[in-house]
Amino acid sequence: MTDVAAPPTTYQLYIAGRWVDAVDGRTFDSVNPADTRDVVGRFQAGGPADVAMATRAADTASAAWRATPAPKRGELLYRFGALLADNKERVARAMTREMGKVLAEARGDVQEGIDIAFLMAGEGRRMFGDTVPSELPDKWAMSIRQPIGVAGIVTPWNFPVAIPCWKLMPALVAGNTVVFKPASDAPLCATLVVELLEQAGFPPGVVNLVTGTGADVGDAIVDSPDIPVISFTGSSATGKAIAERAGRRLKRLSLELGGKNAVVVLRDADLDLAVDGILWSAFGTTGQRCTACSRVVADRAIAEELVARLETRASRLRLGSGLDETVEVGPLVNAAAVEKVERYVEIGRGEGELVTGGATVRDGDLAHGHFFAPTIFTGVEPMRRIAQEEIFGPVLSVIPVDGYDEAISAANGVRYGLSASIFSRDVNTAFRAMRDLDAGIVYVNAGTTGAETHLPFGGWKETGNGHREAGHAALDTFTEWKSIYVDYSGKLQRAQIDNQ
Ligand code: UN1
Repeated sequence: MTDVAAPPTTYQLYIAGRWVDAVDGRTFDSVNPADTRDVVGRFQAGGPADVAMATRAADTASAAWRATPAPKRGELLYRFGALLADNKERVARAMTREMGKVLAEARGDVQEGIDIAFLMAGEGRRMFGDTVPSELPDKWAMSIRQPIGVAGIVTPWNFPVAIPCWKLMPALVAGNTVVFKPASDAPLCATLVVELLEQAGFPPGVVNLVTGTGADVGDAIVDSPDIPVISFTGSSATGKAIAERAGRRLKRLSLELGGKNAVVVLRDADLDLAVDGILWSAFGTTGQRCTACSRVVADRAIAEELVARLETRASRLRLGSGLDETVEVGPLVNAAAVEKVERYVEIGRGEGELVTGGATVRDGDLAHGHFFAPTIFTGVEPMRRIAQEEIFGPVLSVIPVDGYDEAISAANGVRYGLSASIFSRDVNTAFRAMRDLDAGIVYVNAGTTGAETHLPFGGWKETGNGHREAGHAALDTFTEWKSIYVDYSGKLQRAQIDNQ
């Protein structure tokens, strides 16, 4: 165990290329959710004055950064990606200690950051616009992307390296400067990312880090007249509040919010494969992914057998500190998360049959952590609260249905639409489901998690507001389009009139 008596390291804000304390000198601690006696670090509780300084720094750096050729900006992203790769193990271990996900998944999280850094570095030499024929002779028509200005980046704790990188990399390669506010449950991961950005050689003011609460730092970013674009990942409630405030200023806003992702298992499915996919996507990251599977929509013909197999496997999953490589399920992130899961399990007891789990785990070494047993309810009707509301924990509802049509309508019958999956051996059924599932990401014969960085990531309905992260779609959030016409005919040519 870590020496509990040692004072925690104090970390600072990063503004205009300097590490500084928050103006009013307040701090907060980040603690290990697997053992809350272990303080991971002490961080600055920033506020509006710090955001104002960071915004000024970003604004000042903007002119030179947008004038830097995009391939040169891309080279810095490459350098950052390489540094992150060199530091993968160190950053992954810090992540597990800070927010609890097991080490293998923490390494995957860092890898996702490396992947998007390299992908977006390449955008420095692409960043395609269109060059198209004009309807008039001797006239040139094309479109280019240009940076928007200062981007406000507000990120969650559950992918504390990957998600910041999903936002930072496209923002930066496109020529924006950044004010970055990470979640208060994962400020160390954010600090490590920013340290590596500094080492990579991003000029002072291009990236600024302000830690602190949503009320103190997040709101100041959202309300700042000098931050015209915001990218946020988090809860739907916070996303809606941000949308209202940002809407008043007509800001560009990309939201990636909740999910209630379903795995559909039809009667012709490979059940062993389905069980593997469901367990991984329901209980991996302790269910704390936007993409986590929280509903299994199972054909009644195989539902009982499926639930029996899930129960056997789920009840054997090994809980503990993610730093122990034999552990399969880490803790929930904090006490509030445990309370929320407990509340939903209580609701679930009146809505379905508890198959396994359903309680916190405090045995032995786990006594000081936020552990909750992988939990399965079955016999849940599709409109019940545990089948409708995002729990963000290791709680799975099995919803029995009769046949394909009922399965699709249950899968689609929620207000979210991030990811969805179907297990079937019939290629025709699989193609129908690819068409019929209302979700931004669809998997066939795999669980609901595991999106790769070179395809668009995001959801339909209340999962977002129509924007996408990752893939080249990510550039849409952080660029303005400019359409350019060059008339080299030497005379007045009127579009829509002179060519009729
Ligand atoms: C998230 O939970 O917000 O597809 C991101 C996945 C990961 C990203 C999840 N690549 O599960």
